[in-house]
Amino acid sequence: MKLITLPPAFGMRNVSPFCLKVEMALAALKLEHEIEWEKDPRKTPKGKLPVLHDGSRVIADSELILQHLDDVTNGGLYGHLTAEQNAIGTSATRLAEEHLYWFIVASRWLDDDWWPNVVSGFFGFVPSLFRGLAANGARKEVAKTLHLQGLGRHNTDEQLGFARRDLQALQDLVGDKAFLFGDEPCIHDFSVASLLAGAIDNKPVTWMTSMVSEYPALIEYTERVQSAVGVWGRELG
Ligand SMILES: N[C@@H](CCC(=O)N[C@@H](CS)C(=O)NCC(=O)O)C(=O)O
Repeated sequence: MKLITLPPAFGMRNVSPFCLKVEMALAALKLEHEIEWEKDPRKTPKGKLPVLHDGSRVIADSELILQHLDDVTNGGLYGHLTAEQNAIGTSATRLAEEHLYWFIVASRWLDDDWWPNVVSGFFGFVPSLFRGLAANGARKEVAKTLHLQGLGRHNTDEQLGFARRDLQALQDLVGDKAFLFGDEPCIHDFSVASLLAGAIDNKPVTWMTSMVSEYPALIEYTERVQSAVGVWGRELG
């Protein structure tokens, strides 16, 4: 199998939570794979990463990839969990990936002070003459997407409130457990922890990094999941 991911950026070996989640799943299932970097997601079937090549099959989208991995391992990802655990896990994943994720995006793309990091980290491959143009065009698209999604219509204080409630919900869900369900991390832990890893470890820190630092139990949980599966989002020094 070959997993196509974004190249390293911002001190992250794997800067995309969706790509990191799949990497964790492949490692947990002990499926041999190689990783290839694609700098320009527009070149992929759905204009986003990750993409998995499994023989002649090309699967775009992390959730579809996970479904495929579950199928080829006879339920290796979801099969050992109860219906209720999968329901709670899917809900937490949606919270992380479809809501909290957008604050990570906003904290990188829409913060004027942080913006130069995005230009060098994501657009370094564009010839310098066109780099500013390409980056600013993409930034406008991100702002438009956040507006359509809805979160972009709120002021900063309101956005901080939404993000805090997401983080509190995840921290309360983990509670004093090692992982969401039992003594071993499962696919839903990979989804939540890979998302948090991007907020915790990107360098330099964003306003999201500062906010997550108010939730030390979540930081410990994220570290525990990465350590248990042996796959970290950040560059290991
Ligand atoms: N629902 C998709 C989301 C993937 C996604 O948003 N990937 C980002 C990187 S973290 C991407 O490729 N963005 C490029 C773009 O939106 O142009 C999945 O689960 O695979």
